[in-house]
Amino acid sequence: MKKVALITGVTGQDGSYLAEFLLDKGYEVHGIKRRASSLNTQRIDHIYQDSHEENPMFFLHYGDLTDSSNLTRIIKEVCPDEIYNLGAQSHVAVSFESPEYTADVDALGTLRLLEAIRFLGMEKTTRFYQASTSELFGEVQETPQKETTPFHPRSPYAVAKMYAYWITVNFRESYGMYACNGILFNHESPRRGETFVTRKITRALANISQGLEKCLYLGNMDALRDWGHAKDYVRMQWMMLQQDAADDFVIATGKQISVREFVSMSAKELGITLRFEGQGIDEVGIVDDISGAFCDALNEGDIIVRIDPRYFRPAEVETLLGDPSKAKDKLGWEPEISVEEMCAEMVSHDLEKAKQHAILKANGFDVNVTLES
Ligand code: NDP
Ligand code: GDR
Repeated sequence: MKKVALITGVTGQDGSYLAEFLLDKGYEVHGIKRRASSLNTQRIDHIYQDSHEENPMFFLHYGDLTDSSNLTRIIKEVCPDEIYNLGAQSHVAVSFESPEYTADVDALGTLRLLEAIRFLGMEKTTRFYQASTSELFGEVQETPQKETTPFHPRSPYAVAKMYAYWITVNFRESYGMYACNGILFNHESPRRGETFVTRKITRALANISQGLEKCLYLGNMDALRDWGHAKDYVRMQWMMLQQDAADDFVIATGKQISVREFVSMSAKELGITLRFEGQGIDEVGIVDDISGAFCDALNEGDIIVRIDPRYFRPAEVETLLGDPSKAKDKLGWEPEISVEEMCAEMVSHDLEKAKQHAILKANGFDVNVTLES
């Protein structure tokens, strides 16, 4: 019998990869998307199926994690075997600007889903995956971080996700629900939102190489992260729901690099060697050498990276490094894509876009490539 999955956050990075993955496995996939004034389905347009097609396997429902009655109705209609709660206000810096909304969506939204499952009497038949995060570790208490490392969240986002983590554990313990947390470290891809740091970097450097922008402005370049590829991580989300008993797992690569190193890695992909000079807010990234075929707009000595204190956070998470041993031992999961391969894929994707924009611009079309974070 075919399985039915419901994904919140289906229009996001992970939601789109997970939907693809589950469709490939023969699932009937339902996704919840928010009503927006413009289209927000770019990441899933390629798998969209018109409901008039024969045997459609992919369905979209309007909904919002702040709306209990809507969530309850969708779950009742869809009757999912598995629910993946990926929907969230997922930007850490933005959570300092909108803390109450972040708590409503990320913390209470999770409770609303769990309560809907219970209210509908589906707690023994529907499995639940919660998108937990390495941000829970925040001010890290031990390195590397594993499932038993104490939490110390450092942002309204992380505090909201901490509630979501514990309410998921609580429903497992209280009602015997198959509910589990994937404590995922940062994962990226060409589909990563443009204001997260990796994508901001690959996009800006690609644009700079084409003369579409002059400089990349960043915040804390010393921050260290354990970056993996979203494709590897959604595979693990599914694996976590296929076990005999629900459990929580850290998903990470076990390697970390700094934001600065990611900038250098991306520049290298474009054939640019960068030299960093100065300290603190005066640090700059200078073009030291150019070998790339697509960097006509650049000269040696150009400053193409600067610090803008606007991107510093009220409380920063300086370092995160995960220990995925439990996932490896118990589930046989290992990441297949390295940070270098991921960076190359992102740069190549953004360079292609930048080249298209440059051609449009050269032919008199107005192209807006402004970056905000
Ligand atoms: P994205 O920001 O790319 O996607 C978030 C999704 O949530 C989007 O589909 C968005 O819709 C949707 N959403 C936002 N607000 C609401 C709401 N009020 N109601 C319903 N849906 C909403 O995130 P990712 O795909 O990168 O991450 C997926 C999940 O994993 C998130 O919960 C995130 O916090 C968590 N996570 C991510 C990590 C990462 O490194 N990527 C690491 C650890 C955890 P729209 O498209 O309309 O904006
Ligand atoms: P993060 O990802 O906060 O780890 O949350 P992000 O890419 O936003 O930041 C990573 C690190 O880079 C530093 N940084 C900047 N960040 C942004 N966005 N823009 C900048 O200009 C910039 N300059 C430096 C940040 O300060 C930070 O230290 C992501 C999200 O996907 C969460 O939803 C998820 O839970 C965690 O990863 C794990």
